[in-house]
Amino acid sequence: MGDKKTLRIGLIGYGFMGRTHSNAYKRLGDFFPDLGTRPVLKAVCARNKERVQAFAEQWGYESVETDWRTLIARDDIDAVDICTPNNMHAEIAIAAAEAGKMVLCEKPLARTVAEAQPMVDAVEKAGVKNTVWYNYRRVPAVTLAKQLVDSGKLGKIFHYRANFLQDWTINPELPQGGEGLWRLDDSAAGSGVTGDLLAHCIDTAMWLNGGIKDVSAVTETFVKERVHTASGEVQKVGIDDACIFHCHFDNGSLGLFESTRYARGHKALYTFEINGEHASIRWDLHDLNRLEYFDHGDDGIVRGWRSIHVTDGDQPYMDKWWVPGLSIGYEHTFVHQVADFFKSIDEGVDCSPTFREAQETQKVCEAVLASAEARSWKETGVTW
Ligand code: SOE
Repeated sequence: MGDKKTLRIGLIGYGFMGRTHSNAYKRLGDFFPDLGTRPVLKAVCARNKERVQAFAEQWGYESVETDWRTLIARDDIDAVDICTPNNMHAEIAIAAAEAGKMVLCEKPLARTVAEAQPMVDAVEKAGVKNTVWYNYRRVPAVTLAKQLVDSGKLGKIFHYRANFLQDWTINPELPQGGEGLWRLDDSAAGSGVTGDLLAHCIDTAMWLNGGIKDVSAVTETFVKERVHTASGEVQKVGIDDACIFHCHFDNGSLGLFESTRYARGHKALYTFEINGEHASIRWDLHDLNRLEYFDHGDDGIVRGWRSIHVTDGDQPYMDKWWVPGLSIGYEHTFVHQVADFFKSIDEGVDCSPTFREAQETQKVCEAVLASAEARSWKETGVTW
């Protein structure tokens, strides 16, 4: 421990994501003891002094700030972790990069492609390490899916299908704006389910199956007006409550994606399935330790879907946790993301997805929204 380098973290924002990231930094040293660098929870920043102080005490941050510019100006901060609503990502990330800090940014990178571009430029110009928290890539079963696809076991891919279903915004009395509910306010979020949920599906999809070439989408806003927390007045809702799109991947396969916050009974049902020439795989966030795998090469009499419990030491990340057969959960995906970030520091390489890679996801999201608006196919411009 003594001769490890340190990375002094400045966290901005203390909501749901502030907690997942803080937990990840705290668990890192215990479960990834071989890393050459360890995190120091130096400061957490949010506008409300009392509440940020309470957060700092609860999670073990050494100090607090109430102005993110002050946090960035501190010379005892090495990396800035952005957990604010989406509309603040760009300004903070650019300022942090210009100050020479590493930047870890919650997803989606920004509200639009145009907003994200100067963020990509800023981190690249400053030469600072950067990453975006698309945590589902780091579910061991999803990483195993990547290994299976890359090994060629599936053969030529024909279909990629993904869903992300929730039901938490059905109540029309729910306001837009404010804590957690900024996701319903397009000026803060940029979009609805497309940027919040489909962005996860798109990131995983392009990581597993390559670039998405073009898209055709339909969106719907079921609740057209909601009280805005800031003004106290009823205002038009600008987000997409639901979005369905289909697409062509560069490898010739077809994609079908659906996301909604109006699927009663579903809280966070993220699923994907890939159908290849020789084999198929499917995964479900509600049973995240399992990867389902069908191999047509199996003997006919036993051929069928197998359910792989991804908890063995030779499966991704699992040698770091308990003993074979024992499950891990949602929070571990963030620990894995931090571990990969710190490993990339040790090795002097990029930590994927970088801002540049996350910008490609942004391009697909934007093409999806533009397609729905225009009721026509759109090229994404992705160069994955
Ligand atoms: C929205 O409810 C949300 O919290 C997203 O913002 C997260 O990115 C997703 O992982 C779970 O759902």
